[in-house]
Amino acid sequence: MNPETEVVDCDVLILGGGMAGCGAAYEAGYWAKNKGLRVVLVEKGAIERSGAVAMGLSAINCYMGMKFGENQPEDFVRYVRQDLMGLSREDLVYDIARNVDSTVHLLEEWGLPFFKTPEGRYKREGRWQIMIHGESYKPIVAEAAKKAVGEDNIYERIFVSHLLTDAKDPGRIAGAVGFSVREPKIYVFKAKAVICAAGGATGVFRPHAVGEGLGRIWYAPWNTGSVYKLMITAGAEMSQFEHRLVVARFKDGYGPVGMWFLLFKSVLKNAYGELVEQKWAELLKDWAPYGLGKPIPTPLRNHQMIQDYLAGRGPHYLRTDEALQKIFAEVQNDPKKVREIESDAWEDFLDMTMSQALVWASENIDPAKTPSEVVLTEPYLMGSHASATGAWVSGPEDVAPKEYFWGYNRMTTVRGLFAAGDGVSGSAHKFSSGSHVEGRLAAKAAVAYVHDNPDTPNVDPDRVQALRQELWRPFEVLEQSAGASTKPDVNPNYVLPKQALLRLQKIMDEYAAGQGAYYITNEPTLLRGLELLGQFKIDLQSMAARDLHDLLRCWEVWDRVWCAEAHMQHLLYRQETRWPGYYYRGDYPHIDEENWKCFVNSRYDPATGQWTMSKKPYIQVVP
Ligand code: SFD
Ligand code: AMP
Repeated sequence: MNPETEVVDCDVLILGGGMAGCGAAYEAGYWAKNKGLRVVLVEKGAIERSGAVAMGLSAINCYMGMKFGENQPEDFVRYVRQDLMGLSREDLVYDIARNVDSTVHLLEEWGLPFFKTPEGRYKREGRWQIMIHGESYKPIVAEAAKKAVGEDNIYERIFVSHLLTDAKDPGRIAGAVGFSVREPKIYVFKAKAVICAAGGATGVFRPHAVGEGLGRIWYAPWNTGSVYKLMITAGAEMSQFEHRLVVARFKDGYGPVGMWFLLFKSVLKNAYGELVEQKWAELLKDWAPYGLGKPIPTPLRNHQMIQDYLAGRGPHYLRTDEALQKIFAEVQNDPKKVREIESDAWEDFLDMTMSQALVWASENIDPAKTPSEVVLTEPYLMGSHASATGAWVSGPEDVAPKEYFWGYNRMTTVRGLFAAGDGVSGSAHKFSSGSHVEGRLAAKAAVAYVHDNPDTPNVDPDRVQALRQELWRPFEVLEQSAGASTKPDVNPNYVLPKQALLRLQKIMDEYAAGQGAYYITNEPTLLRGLELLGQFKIDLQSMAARDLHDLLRCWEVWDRVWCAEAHMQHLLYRQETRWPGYYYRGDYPHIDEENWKCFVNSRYDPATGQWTMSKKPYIQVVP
């Protein structure tokens, strides 16, 4: 296949049409219209059903409710600080909090159905979470994005693989390169500003479900860490890349637990009927001051569960049966009300994680009568849930301390390159609504940047030609090696992308504190893991593709490999265990406020291939 090339010129380029990307399109469309600028969005799938919200969601987990006097942005910053064991970019978190309600109100205006109280307020699941009938959440968000920039400016089914920096100034962005997943075609996008919003990273670690269940994980399997790989390889500084997410989920279906804990007040018990939180309460003192605060941080809840498991008290069960029976009793077992409660319980999954409803149905589980097993997931790298992996970005000018501000909100350390959603570090708990609003904030700043820097960047044609060859290399490898074996999936001269993926997941599980290693690692283990990863990268030069689908998978493997390397470099650098339950450094098993209450940043230098690690100060913004 000899690919044709299409060149697309624009002013603002948005990579990824998920929550942050659609938010960016909505906002950029508005500001760009007056200035006569062209905004283009590129997406690997179809934005109507792409990204983490493709299947829908049953809650919006970030809403202040300021107009009802429910919460103030400062309250949210304190909550995030506590859950993240002290380390957050409070300027970024505050910025999300003060703006997020406006996005939620827009969602309602666009037609998203919300659960309401008899007084007409959004029904709360928890202090920050509100309930939605969210099966069609993504089509609603996508429609607004399309209207804002025009359908002709949405390029779908194109996998963006590399960023382009200015030929004369590598510290400045110039565009991106990608390929169609439907036809042999390479795209070169030239832009003055780029917003990177291509989602978090799944599949870096070996999941619980392997073999026939491979791909059944909690976070979106099609989010392969592009957002990080694109920015890392362009030389942008990354932060908190050691801070992965591990969450409790219903076993095998990966159904989220938030609604069950917060709304239905279910509790987690071990197989012997002991309350895990109560039994291991003493452990929290070792993680003061955060262990003594409320709510118990997510990693510490995990830590209690891991200790109970290691004490041989599993399996663990969420007592959905006890919780629902109690609620039924409160409504005097009124059949109509019982039916409504049951229907909310099932809708929680039917809107968001159908597989969980299927597991219940196939295992004869009626949550009102039978408790359900809960386990901790494999680690994910993402910046929007109870985790903060991503790029180191400038904060908003009115709030950010000078150490966190370099001109444009959400701009990375590469000029003209902005990030949003899972791509931004240090501002956890933004979830779907916060990611959308962060896309909007980044877009407004990107338009301002283009206004201030109107000259067109230089794209190096030699670099584009080299990328063309690199992108298509897996086809060449296949062609050169065909005939060396009788079965195409076993060949001494190449590795297929699925085989490569499994090998990566094995390395990460065993050496980088995966679930199979009970989330434990140490310096010698990480050094060995990096050595194996180095050898693996050499073998990856022989990755082969049989068709365009394989080609996509090959480049997704590269995304994950870059994430894996950055993650291990960060795990190695931070000599402490700050987030037990996410991971443990066996050689530094304690929290160390004196030396490590700081951010860990990294920069990969594309010119030399070297990583540089550094500490960045934590600055408290909200008292
Ligand atoms: O409870 C390329 N999330 C929840 N958020 C909530 O507000 N409420 C919930 O109930 C949530 N739950 C939940 C959630 C996610 C999932 C999967 C489940 C349950 C089962 C989290 C949010 O969804 C999440 O925070 C945001 O979506 C993050 O936004 P963003 O924009 O950073 O990521 P995205 O929406 O996945 O979009 C990324 C887009 O990029 C595309 N893409 N395009 C081109 N080239 C490439 N190389 C690309 N790589 C990726 C993707 O296709 C996608 O469109 S609960 O469990 O937490
Ligand atoms: P989840 O369904 O686990 O993704 O969680 C949805 C929301 O509920 C997130 O804001 C979580 O931080 C929060 N959450 C989940 N479980 C608990 C818990 N046991 N205590 C406090 N907050 C929780």
